[in-house]
This record gives sequence, C-alpha cells and structure tokens, in this order.
Amino acid sequence: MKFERAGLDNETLINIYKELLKPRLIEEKMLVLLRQGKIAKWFSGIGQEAISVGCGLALDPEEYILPMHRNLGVFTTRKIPLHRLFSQWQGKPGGFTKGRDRSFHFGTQEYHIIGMISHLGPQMGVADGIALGNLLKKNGKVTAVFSGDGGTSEGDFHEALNVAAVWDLPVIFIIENNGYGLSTPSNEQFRMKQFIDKGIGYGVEAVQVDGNNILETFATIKSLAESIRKKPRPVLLECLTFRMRGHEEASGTKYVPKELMEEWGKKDPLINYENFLLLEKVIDTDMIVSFRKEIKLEIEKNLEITFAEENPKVNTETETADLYDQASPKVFIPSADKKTEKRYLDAITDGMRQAMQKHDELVIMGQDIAEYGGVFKATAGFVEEFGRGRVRNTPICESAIIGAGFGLSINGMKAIVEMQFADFVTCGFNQIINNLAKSYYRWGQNADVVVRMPTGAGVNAGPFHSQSNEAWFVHTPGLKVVYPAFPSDAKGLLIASIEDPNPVMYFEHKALYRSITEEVFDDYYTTEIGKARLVREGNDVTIITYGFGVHWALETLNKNADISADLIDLRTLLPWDKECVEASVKKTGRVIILHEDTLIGGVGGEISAHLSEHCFELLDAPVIRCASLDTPVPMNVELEINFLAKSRFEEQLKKLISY
Ligand SMILES: Cc1ncc(C[n+]2csc(CCOP(=O)(O)OP(=O)(O)O)c2C)c(N)n1
Repeated sequence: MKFERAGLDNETLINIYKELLKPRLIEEKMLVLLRQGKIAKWFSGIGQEAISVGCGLALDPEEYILPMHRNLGVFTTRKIPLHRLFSQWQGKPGGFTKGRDRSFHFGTQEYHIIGMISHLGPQMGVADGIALGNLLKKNGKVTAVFSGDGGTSEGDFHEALNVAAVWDLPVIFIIENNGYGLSTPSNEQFRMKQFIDKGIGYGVEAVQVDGNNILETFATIKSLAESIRKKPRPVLLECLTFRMRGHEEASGTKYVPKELMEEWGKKDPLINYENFLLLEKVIDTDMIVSFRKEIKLEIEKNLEITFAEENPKVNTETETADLYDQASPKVFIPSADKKTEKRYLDAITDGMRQAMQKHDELVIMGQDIAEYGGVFKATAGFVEEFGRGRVRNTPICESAIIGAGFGLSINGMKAIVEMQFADFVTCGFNQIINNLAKSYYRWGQNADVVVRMPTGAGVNAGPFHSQSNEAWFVHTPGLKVVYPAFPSDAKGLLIASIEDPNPVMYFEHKALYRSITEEVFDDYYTTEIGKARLVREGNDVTIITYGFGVHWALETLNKNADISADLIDLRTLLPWDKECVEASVKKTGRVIILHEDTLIGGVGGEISAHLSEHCFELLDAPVIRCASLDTPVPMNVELEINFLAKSRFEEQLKKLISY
C-alpha cells in the first residue's frame, strides 16, 4: 500500500492515526461485551475504517453525512462523546433514541449525522433532499451518503443518483465495495466489473480509491468536496475494501474463501498506516502504546457512565405523545370576510400558492408540475411566480423524491410532494412508512412533508388510476391523514397540513376537482386537523363518511326528505374525531359508515370497532359499513358503478333505519 503524505505535517498524520485507531479499539471492546451478553448485536467495520474516518475528517463539521451500519468512524471523528454511543447501543436514555431504536439507527442534528434505517437504499434519496436544501440556500455545502455494494441493487440507488445528476446536487455517493452482501458475493449481486462504470450511465463523475488507504480516502474526499462546493454536482466514489468479519457477529464468515481473508488481511488499513508512520519516523512504538492506552482509558471511563445509567422509565403517555412533533400548530383565522366562489381544485391551488408566498423555504416537487402545471393543473402558473428552484419537475421516481422531501425538512425546509395519481405512491411507500412516519418517534426529527394524493374512482380509469388507498396510511403511526370533501376545507386543511411540522398525507378526490364549488375565503387560513364537520343535523341515524362519500350521502338525503340524519364528514382520518362521532351516536343510536374504499381493512372497520367497544350501550342497531366491493377498481362504467359503495348506500341506510 502506497501512502502519499501530500504535504501533511506530522501532527496531522498523527491525528489521522488516532482517529483511525479509535473505532478499531471501540470495536474490539464491543466484541468482548457482545460475548458477555452486554450488547445485543454488532455490525463490524473492522478493516473498513479508513473510509468512514477519511470522510469524517474531510468534510466540515456542519456538512451532513449519512452513514450506514459499518461506519463507526463517522461518529467518532465527529466527536460524539463515547458514552452517548454506548448508551445508544444499550438502549439507555443517554443515547439518541430514548431506547427506541438500536445500533446506528439514529440521527443527530448536533453532529450533522443522519443515521440509516434498516432498509438499505432510502438514505440516498434523503441525501438528495439535504443537498437540494444546500443548493437552494446557496451555502456551498457538500453532503456525503454511504451505501454498501449490495445496497446499490435497490431501486433507491438508481433513483437517487439519477435525481442528483439531473438536478446537479452536491452529493458524494460513497460506495463501500467490500465483496459481500451478507453471504452473497459480488458476482451474484451485479455484473459490471466495478462501480465507477456506473457513473457514465447516470452522467456523473465516478472515482475509485483504495478504501483501505486512509491518506487516499481522506485526500480524495477532501479534494472532491472542495471542488463540489465550488461547482455543485454529484460524484460517485467507489472505495475498494473488504468485510473482515461476519455480516453481524452471529453470522460468521464460513462462506468467505480463506485466501481472500488472507489477501485482505495484509491490506489492513490501520496496520499499514501504522507501519508507514513508523517507517517515516512520525511515530515510534512507545507512542503507539501510549495512544492505545489513552483511547482505552477513554472507552472505559465512558462505559462506566453508560453502565451506571438506568434503563428508560416506561411511560405510555410519553410513548404516544412522542409520535408527533407537538409544537402547537399555527392557527390562521381569515382576517377579512372576502370570499370567492371556487372549485375544489382551485381552492387547493389557492392554498398552495399562498403557502408558497408565505414560506420561502417551501418547495413543491412532482412529475410534470412545472411549466406543464401538473396533470390536473394544480400548479399551473407556479413556475412563473416562484421559479424552477422551488417548483420542481421530477424524474419519475417517487421514492427518491419523497426521500428528498424528508431531506429538505432535515435541512430546515418544507416540502410538498405531488403524486401524479395516489396509486403511484406504492413506489414511494418505504420512504413514507419507514422514514417520514417513524423519524420523530425514533430520534426527534420531524418530517415537514405534505404528500398530495389525487385519489379516487368515478372517472372510468381502471385499477391503477382510481384506488382509494388511505387505509394503508391510517394504519401507520406517525402520519396524519386528511381528506377534504369541500373546497373551503380543501384550502384550510391543505394550509394546516403545510403549517404542521409532521408528515401529512393529503387526499384530494379527482372527481371533485371540477365538479363542486363553494365560497372560499380569499385569505390565508387553516382548518384544524383532527376535527370532523357536521354537514347535516338529524335525529334518527348517524352517517359517518368522508371524501366523495359526503356527496353521495347528501344526494341520498336530498332524495329522501323523510330521513333525519346527522351527516358527519370526518375530514381527517388520522387522528379521527372520536368526540364528534360519539356525541352523534349518543343522540341517534344508529350508525352507518360510508366510504369509497373497499370494505376489508378499511377505515370503517376501525370506527365500527371503536363504537362497539366504547358506545355499545348507546346503539340500537349494529354498526353498518357501506364500502366498495373487495375487488380492484374496474374500468367499464357499469362495472365501476356496481363496484362503488354508492350503488348500495341508499338500500343499506334504509335497512338500518328500519332495523
Ligand atoms: C431493503 C433491505 N433488504 C434486505 C435487508 C437485509 N440486509 C441487511 S444488510 C444486508 C447486506 C448489505 O450488503 P451491502 O450493502 O453490501 O453492505 P455491507 O453489509 O456489505 O456493508 C442485507 C441483505 C435490508 N436491511 N434492507
């Protein structure tokens, strides 16, 4: 291994040595603790430290790094007190997740480290968002994100690189090419010879380094960062290295040929660098002994702090309260009475436009949303008013873009992501369920992202452009789910969602866009999330519904003047307004829940279960659910009418009343 001093003085070389030594010694200690059953799991980075340490030393402390499971060196070079890391690994309160997540699964704004989730891949889209924030702020900062070679087979790698290329995002994608993904060798993971060959496919620069050579990784990342700060762009950096221990300690290395281990054993980054420094007479053996002693003492002292710490106190209230950033939601009451007749779509556009005027840090991203104005024209004229920086046409990659929304939020900005159709959210599911929804609970990072979901049937568009998929998200703790039925609520709830620091799934029914109008305040205002609206008042039955269901119910009630019903528009599905529903049930004793979504596992099941559990004595009849058929949404008009809950609603309502 050839080391180039590249003008570094002895003090710097020694500092680099100590930084390289520290994670090695910590790991050696952790392996002992693992055998003693004092920590549960360990993903070893032994033999790969030069990459994490090189990166940690090369970037400025305020530049974000998104490491993976073998990158202890990133955490140590950022000078996180060791007892905090130890407490994190032992689930103690002194860690970063209040004992809620394990190992390296945490982030910290204080140290500008955004840790991984278990899922390989999504961190790369998040890095794009952080970098986009830096680009828009023009602050000249670089972001570095790690992936293993195995993780690059995930679509997220492709999406994130592609977005970074198209948007010239200042990101260094560091690929640790260490030969194996768990037990599967590289030749079963991909066919190209080397990762730098991928650069050309994405139109990005690609650089390869010996990942075991600390001076090479450090110097390369440093010079790349300097160049990217001046000329923002993504670079793919392939670091050749090897995984010297098992995927995690329990899984061993039996499947790795002995010769490979021997070959790479000779390339150990620490030993080689140490030998170089000895040869150059920068250090001597006494110094090595003393450095080791010093670091070991630091480890022992910090371990004592962690061991002395109590386990977290269990408190269910805190657990549920920490699901959301509880910062009191900003409430805006319209200061003028002036109202204008608006269609549902125009109300959405109006709300978005005013939010964009109010928040310079708000960015809208989606397919075809710039000059084209979006397929439904919700953002028509926006690019002219706010510019292409904040109104962004995206490549067709839902996962990277939702991830980028989260990255923007991490970087102090706000995001609206438009799904072209709600159906396509399946391609961005992971980011919503595992990143947006869980990060606040895990490590206190809010996701200030609104995902707009043009949803619903009635437009003869078939199984992939008509689905109602709100129930998927209602089942996910950490999200909020809103679904307005009227233009005034569409504007007020959208603004409330944008003002809310938490992730909000905002459902907007396509068939309502141009079919209904209402007087809507011209001013900027919020409609409270979590509050239902009593649309009609009556005494005999309670109809609970939302979205298009509200209009079906109104049509039915208008046709049957003899039916006296409370009609509740839930408006928010998570959290839903139990108080409003219970008050109505108390009065009527009969409930029908109507929704366009299919029956099994729909929102109606949850409400029905709640009522049977908490309002049983108030009920004079079973709670009825009227939903669409449990099939995909068919295209043909007749078939679609038959599919939709509307076709059975009147009959079921009357049956309930005469029960
Ligand atoms: C989406 C996803 N699929 C599968 C896994 C299980 N898994 C965890 S690590 C790993 C291997 C990762 O290999 P690589 O990206 O090369 O990183 P390395 O562990 O070699 O550093 C696998 C399959 C996962 N965490 N996420």
